[in-house]
Amino acid sequence: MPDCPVTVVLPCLNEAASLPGVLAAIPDGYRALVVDNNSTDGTAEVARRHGADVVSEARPGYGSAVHAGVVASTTPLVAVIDADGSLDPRDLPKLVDDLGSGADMAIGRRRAVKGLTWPWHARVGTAAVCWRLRRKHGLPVHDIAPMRVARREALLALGVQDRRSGYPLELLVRAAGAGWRVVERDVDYGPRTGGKSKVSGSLRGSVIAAVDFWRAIS
Ligand SMILES: Nc1nc2c(ncn2[C@@H]2O[C@H](COP(=O)(O)OP(=O)(O)O)[C@@H](O)[C@H]2O)c(=O)[nH]1
Ligand SMILES: [Mg+2]
Repeated sequence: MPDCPVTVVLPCLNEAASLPGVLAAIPDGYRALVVDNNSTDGTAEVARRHGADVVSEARPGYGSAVHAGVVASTTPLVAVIDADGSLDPRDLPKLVDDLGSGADMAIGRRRAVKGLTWPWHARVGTAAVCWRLRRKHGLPVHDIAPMRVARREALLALGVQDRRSGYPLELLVRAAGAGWRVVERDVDYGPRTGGKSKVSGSLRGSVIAAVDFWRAIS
């Protein structure tokens, strides 16, 4: 795909069950790049079998996987989306269009579809963090950029350092500091389609994420 404009980076820790459905929904002409973070469930093989490119990142952490994927991308635009089936890659072209209309970064705001159980601690944490992002950093956001599209070179130039779950928040803070125009739009958010939650599905995961989040935005 020499003229492909968009790489879709999919950070993965044991997502073999949901990956096939996610990869099938990647828009035509986009290139899927799975970043496998020491999965033990055959994630890398499943990804290759379903047409994705795969890079391995040994250093654990969501941010570590995302950063490796952005570095390995070769297209002008880079999208990042979860690989658990909770977000729909078919929402990506709208975000890509926003970049064409002057945005420096387009991000999704999760809107629960019917039947989703969204833990209260995750909702409260997100709301608190976004309040701070609006008040202190002047960003017009209501979610923590779970899905996003930006220009690869500009993204790397921001120099995000966090390699765990604070990555998207540090990215938002740095984007605000650099004067980026950030556009947020609603995207569907459903239950994961297989596998286990690593973050907000447990109180423990949420507390660890909350510590990372607070470090990134305070
Ligand atoms: N590479 C990598 N991916 C991770 C890690 N933790 C979470 N992810 C991925 O990040 C995405 C979101 O994680 P998830 O478990 O769904 O978190 P939740 O939505 O809060 O339950 C999924 O695609 C995970 O596979 C990690 O340590 N390394
Ligand atoms: Mg999830």
